[in-house]
Amino acid sequence: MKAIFLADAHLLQPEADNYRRLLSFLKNQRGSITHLILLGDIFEFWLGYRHAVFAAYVPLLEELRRQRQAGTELVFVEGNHDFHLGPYFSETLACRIFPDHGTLELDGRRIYIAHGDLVNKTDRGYRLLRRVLRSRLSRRLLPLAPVDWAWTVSRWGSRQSSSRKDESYRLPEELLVGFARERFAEGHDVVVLGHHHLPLIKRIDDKLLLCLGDWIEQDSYGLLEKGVFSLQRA
Ligand SMILES: [Mn+2]
Repeated sequence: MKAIFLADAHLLQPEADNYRRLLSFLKNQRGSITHLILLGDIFEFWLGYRHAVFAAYVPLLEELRRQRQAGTELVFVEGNHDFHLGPYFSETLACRIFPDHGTLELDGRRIYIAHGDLVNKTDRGYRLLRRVLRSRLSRRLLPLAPVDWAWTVSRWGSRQSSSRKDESYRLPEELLVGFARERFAEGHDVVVLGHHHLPLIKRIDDKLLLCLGDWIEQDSYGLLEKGVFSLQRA
């Protein structure tokens, strides 16, 4: 059993350095991992159409298909940049999708997985926006947008938010630890989160909190191998 957890690659163009690094990393791992667990914001923007995918993501989707063919189980927890994953993931890639969070049982451990955008409970505006965008109505309506139009609008939206230098996703460690303690109280042994772009591995009593960092500057990922969790850099 060898599971890899990764998040926050924010992939955009196949020519970009981090896109290439992620592809070659996955290629090197192909065939040797039992589980590839993606914790959201792998894509800078995704919307799940039935018969179309964004051209920029074909190289990654093809790699995921090969991983699947090699016998790797694919799991995806949706992020704040990539939700409504849709039929390409659920059917073509036979990927297990968790829209909000999930619990995995691996190596006798109960592992809580989430993107991490709901850790900060005081962020009411974001929570409301999230609820609207992820509603059943939005899931029906958003994929009616023409593919090129959706891509262009998303690029414009990204530029707006990056020009605000929004780092509100970086949370103090106490908040992450508090969130993890709540999940431990529910019976989980391990909590794995992305979103904060902050690599962190922290033992709390006999439990474990793992924050994955990102695949933009840090190329960090979580590894569960032979029953041991670790944080690695590619
Ligand atoms: Mn995020």
